[in-house]
Amino acid sequence: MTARRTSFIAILLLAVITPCHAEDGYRLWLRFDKVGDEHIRVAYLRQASRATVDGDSPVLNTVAKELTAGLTGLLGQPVPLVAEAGVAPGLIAGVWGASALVARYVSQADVQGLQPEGFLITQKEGQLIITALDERGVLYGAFFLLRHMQLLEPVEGIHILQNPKVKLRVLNHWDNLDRTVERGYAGFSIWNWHELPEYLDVRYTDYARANASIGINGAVVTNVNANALVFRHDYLEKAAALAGVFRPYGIKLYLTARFSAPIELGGLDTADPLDPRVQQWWKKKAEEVYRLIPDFGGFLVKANSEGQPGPQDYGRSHADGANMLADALAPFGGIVMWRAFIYSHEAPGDRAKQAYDEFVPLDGQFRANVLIQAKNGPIDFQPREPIHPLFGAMKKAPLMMEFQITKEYLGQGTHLVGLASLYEEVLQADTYARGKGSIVAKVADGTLYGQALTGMAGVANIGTARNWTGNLFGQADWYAFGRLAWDPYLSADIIFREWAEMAFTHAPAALDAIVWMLSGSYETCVRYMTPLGLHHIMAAGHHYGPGPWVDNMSRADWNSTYYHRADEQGLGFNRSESGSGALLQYAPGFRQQYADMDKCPEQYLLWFHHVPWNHRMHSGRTLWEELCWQYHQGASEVTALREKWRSVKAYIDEERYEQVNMHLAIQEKEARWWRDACLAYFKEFSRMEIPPGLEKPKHSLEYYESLEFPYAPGIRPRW
Ligand code: GCW
Repeated sequence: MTARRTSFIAILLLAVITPCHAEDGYRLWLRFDKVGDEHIRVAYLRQASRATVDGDSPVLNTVAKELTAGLTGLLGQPVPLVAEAGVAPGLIAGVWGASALVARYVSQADVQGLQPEGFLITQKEGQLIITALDERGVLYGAFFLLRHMQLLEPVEGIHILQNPKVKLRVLNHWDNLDRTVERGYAGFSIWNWHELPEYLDVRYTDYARANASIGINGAVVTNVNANALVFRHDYLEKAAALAGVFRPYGIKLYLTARFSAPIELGGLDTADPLDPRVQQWWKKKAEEVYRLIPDFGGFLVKANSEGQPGPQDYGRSHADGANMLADALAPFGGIVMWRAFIYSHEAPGDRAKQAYDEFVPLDGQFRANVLIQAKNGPIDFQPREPIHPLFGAMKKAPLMMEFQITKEYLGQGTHLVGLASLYEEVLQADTYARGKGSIVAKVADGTLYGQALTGMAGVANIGTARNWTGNLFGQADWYAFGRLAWDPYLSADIIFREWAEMAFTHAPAALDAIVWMLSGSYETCVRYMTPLGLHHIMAAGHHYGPGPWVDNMSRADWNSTYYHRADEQGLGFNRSESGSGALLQYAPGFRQQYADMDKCPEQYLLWFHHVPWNHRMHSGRTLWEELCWQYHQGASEVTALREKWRSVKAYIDEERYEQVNMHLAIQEKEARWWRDACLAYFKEFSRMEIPPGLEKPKHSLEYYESLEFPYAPGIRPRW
């Protein structure tokens, strides 16, 4: 063992042994406290009281560091890193094919099913082996084993082989260079560009390890509403410093490319993708980037959307734009993630249709290193949307899922909403593109059309908040995104349980209560915000709180009234054949289920239909009564959430208990606000009373309309 490594371990042990102060959430799901069950701890000790990591590289050194620290914590005694392996039972980690030590125990046949970044954990001749075809795989195997032990699973006889089902598992940070975060509710950006490249905040490392622990292998560190400045040489040096911190954790750095950068930075008079000078500028820029960051991932681009520049400014297509950037990156192995979140600046038809209309005709024209990144639904990260019609419709270009982890439209920083349920609902939804069973997860993992390049992106929810996510339960969403990007077929409940157990407690009663809270909370939020398929009725601009009355925005499709279409007859947006026809963009098997107002699943009823107020719902209630019932039910479920949390008080440290408790109080108040404001507003159209037995809105509609929150967080600092 090198002297450096020995002193490193000594420091590490000190850190572990030093009593830690009260929990504040900083440690996320990586707490590694001593296993309380003595029986299990002793079983782990037998197998993992010493570890050998065969090989010396930045990633393998991370493996050594994480394994020894994690095991030392879990086993409650120092777990040394030893050079000599095989003499006693221990843990051995190394790359298959590069490690002679691993080859002593693991044969070619054992690693048969492994793919890049996958891992094998197995027990051979008394040794516990973690191996993989590459270093990242070993890293993921190490974190898997640590999770396995955090969940108190047996290691005796362990044999687990896993491969990631999606290749690019990427966080998208909507972080600006001035450290504000668009739609961020957890403080400011953790990237301190001003002090980079010299000052490397310890958070950068902790961020990277948290990501690596759940299999995330990429980070786009800048906002899609992009700033060309990031391509200035000094900023690239800053980015390179971040990439240097990420690298030992197997994470690639990506940047957002502002399409007009050749004008703003390069002094050209055009950014036309077919202009050779523009192409040359990007080629040179790519060379410069790769000189500084040899493993740079590539670009994420928002073009011709919400005022961002793009190829259409020059009469060129999205394919022209994406391909030009793809050509600049291709020699270095870089990729382009080109966003499909676009809608026309001219007076629009149904905004829900525009991405499909724009991109489907371009399918087949994109370079092999381009992915199209589409949000889960056709509008914009609403509490509930049907799946985006592009899923299953793009047959050639790989379609990359974009989920929002930050909760722009789901209660922002204050509401507890377990997003794994939303992600699961989307990934399990059937596109019917190739008949029944063509679920979105198969688009995500490329199996629907046999695409090799696959990806999943999540808009990050973290910031400088001490507990990373502001709302402590937001950690569960970050965790869920990583787990589902690794395996889009995982169930939400399994993810909730894993997280709750690692973040809080093994006590079954408390665990059940926390999982119960998480798994019901998504439906609860939909009920008190946008039940029955309502959408985009949040206040304008910051999107904080209800605003169904918003009708004065500069664009029709920024107004709530555009989406809910309430009138004296009824409520909802007719997107069926007799309306905007958006439903026709889906495959026939999908379409059929939603076409008929009487048969349409009610969670999407008002998304696809304009429904009369006295329409009879499945419950037997009229639409109006059902709407009132849903809003009331949602609000009362938040009260139940609060009560449930009180029931776990004895199991949770005081600081985190109180954090959650205070946020739940806000959520309860806000759920009632949503209920009352929306019902006070829609009542004006239904002209019906709140049904007997349900509370009437506390204030007048004018009161709700008059509320203003000029400093609500997360708003765009500038356009
Ligand atoms: O609708 C929106 C958000 C914007 C965001 C945009 C997008 C980054 O309100 O803040 O901009 O989606 O996804 O590009």
